[in-house]
Amino acid sequence: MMKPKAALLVMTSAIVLALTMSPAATQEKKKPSPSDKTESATEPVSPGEAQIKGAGGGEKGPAAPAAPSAQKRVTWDDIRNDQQTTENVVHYGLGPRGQRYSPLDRINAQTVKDLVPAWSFSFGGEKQRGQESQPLVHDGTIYVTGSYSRIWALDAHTGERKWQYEARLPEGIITCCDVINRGAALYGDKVYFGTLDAKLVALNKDTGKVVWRKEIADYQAGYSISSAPLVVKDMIITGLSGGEFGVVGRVEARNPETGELIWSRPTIEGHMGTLHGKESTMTGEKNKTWPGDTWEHGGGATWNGGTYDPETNLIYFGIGNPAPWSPHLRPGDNLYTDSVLALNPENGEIVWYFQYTPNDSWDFDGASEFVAFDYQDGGRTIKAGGEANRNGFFYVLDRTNGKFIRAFPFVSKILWATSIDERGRPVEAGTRPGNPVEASEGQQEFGGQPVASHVHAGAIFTAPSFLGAKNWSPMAYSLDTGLFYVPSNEWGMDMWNEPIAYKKGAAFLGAGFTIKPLYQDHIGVLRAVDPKAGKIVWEYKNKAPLWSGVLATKGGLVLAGTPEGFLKAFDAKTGEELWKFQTGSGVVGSPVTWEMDGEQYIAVTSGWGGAVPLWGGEVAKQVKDISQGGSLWVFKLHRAMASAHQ
Ligand SMILES: [Ca+2]
Ligand SMILES: [Ca+2]
Repeated sequence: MMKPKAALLVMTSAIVLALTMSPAATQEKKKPSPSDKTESATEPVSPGEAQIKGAGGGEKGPAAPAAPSAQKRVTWDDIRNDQQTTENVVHYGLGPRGQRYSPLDRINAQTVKDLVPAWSFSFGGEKQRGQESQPLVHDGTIYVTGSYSRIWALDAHTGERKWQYEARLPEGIITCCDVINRGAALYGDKVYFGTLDAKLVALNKDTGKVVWRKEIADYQAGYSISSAPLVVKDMIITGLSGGEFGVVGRVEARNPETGELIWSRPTIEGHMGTLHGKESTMTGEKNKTWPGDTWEHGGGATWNGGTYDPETNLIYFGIGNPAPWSPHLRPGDNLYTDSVLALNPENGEIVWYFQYTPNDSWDFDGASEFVAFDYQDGGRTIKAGGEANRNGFFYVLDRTNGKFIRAFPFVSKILWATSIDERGRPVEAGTRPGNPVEASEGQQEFGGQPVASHVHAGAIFTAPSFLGAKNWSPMAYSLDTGLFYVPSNEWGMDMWNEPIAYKKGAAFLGAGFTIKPLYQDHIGVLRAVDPKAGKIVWEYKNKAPLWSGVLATKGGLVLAGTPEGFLKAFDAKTGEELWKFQTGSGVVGSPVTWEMDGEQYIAVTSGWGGAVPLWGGEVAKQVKDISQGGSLWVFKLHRAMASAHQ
């Protein structure tokens, strides 16, 4: 009897993956423990079963504003104007454009030395792991998501819990990069977030009760949701994670009241979109850039969410890597992987696209946020968008039509390409891993080597590593300095290809790898990037990889977290470190700021985890002793100091 070759090949791949990851990482890839309370095979029977009321029981805290505002709705105007309205943070990115800039300046280069904690809230439980969330603040309440698909509503004045909701996750959820969640969305009287079993949940924002809950995709195929939903007009827009498992990415728009699907746009050529329950148009042209049936499991996950620019009325979604990682199994450009798609919010049609890394060989997802910004050039206003790509180049595009303007390196070593040409395509430097030749069934040696080692044939060393010059961590753009503040990392990798076949719910890579640091003293570098001059203005080096989001303020500050546990404030013009605070665990969340009762506040989550400990190879070993945690920290100026500064 012949053993199916596919199974053997998948097994080989899994072994290579396990051997390449740290022992801790191997352990983390196991199914969640059955002793974990929230891992229930069944869904809650009644909505709201998993909702836990806090001591406040959903009542307003004593310090809440006098107005009867518990039912205050979040409108599209609130979201569109989020950047200007400093009393709240109602959207991921501090507004749908995702600039992460606040016009608040009470906390500034002079006063930041007096920044002290106001309160801290522990996420509690046995579940800790990566806390990559960005809090939202509305009407005296903070909404913050945590690991394992949890969300809390907290009194913004006191940190007291108003309500808590934990999704009942099934056993066997499949995630590539930790059990993280990056944030929620507020709209109307609801708060929305995606779960690790690929559901979208709508809760009443004042009570935490479930209003609706929709299965977006099949978690057993490797789908999950980790990004914050995007609100555009009267729609909730979501993406999906799972590119390492051969899923096909989609961007979807839903009715906020019912969860009903309005439109769906698959990201891989050959797949059909939908509009109001009917087929709309095919994405691209079947088999144009994907031969044979390779498009069926082509990846292109939309795992990092999207941005929206009210000026162009376009949704911008970064698209993840092609699947499998081995490019020898999918010749062609593989549209629209590693691209940015500009979508029409009315029907989900692709208005334009730009591909960063055609026929990707290195897992260079194009999923980083595409951030709208304007600059002056010869008396003309250029409506641009900036993207700090995983492949090491910073791209500036015309955001109205996708036209390439410029690209330049934002890390010190890029080994896979020498430059980006005038059309925006990379000039490759010859660091593609070679094409492995399959050994046949029962073969003991291949090319004079034992079969177990033949998978390393054609191994290369290149940089950046597949975790990227920049990964998910969102950058900030300052309207004052005109600079982007990019959380970047300097690392390379050994990489080789190997045979692989698709199997539902299994890693679909066809590659082995080991990440290595490029420098002894640092991996992380926070960089101020001038998108017009194509230059680095300043840089701050950090020993561990940077994995937090960044915030820029009119106070001339840039805030970012470090895995070593600090939230740090830097001078936006010079990069000088002005302030730091030790939060007790690694900071991999995205800081926000707002104003309340005449005082400026800053909040950030703390809790080490994410992709680095799981996939970081030699770098994972360096950061293995960082303490886990799970908390929200809120800061303000010391009161005596605050009044002295007025
Ligand atoms: Ca606001
Ligand atoms: Ca990827």
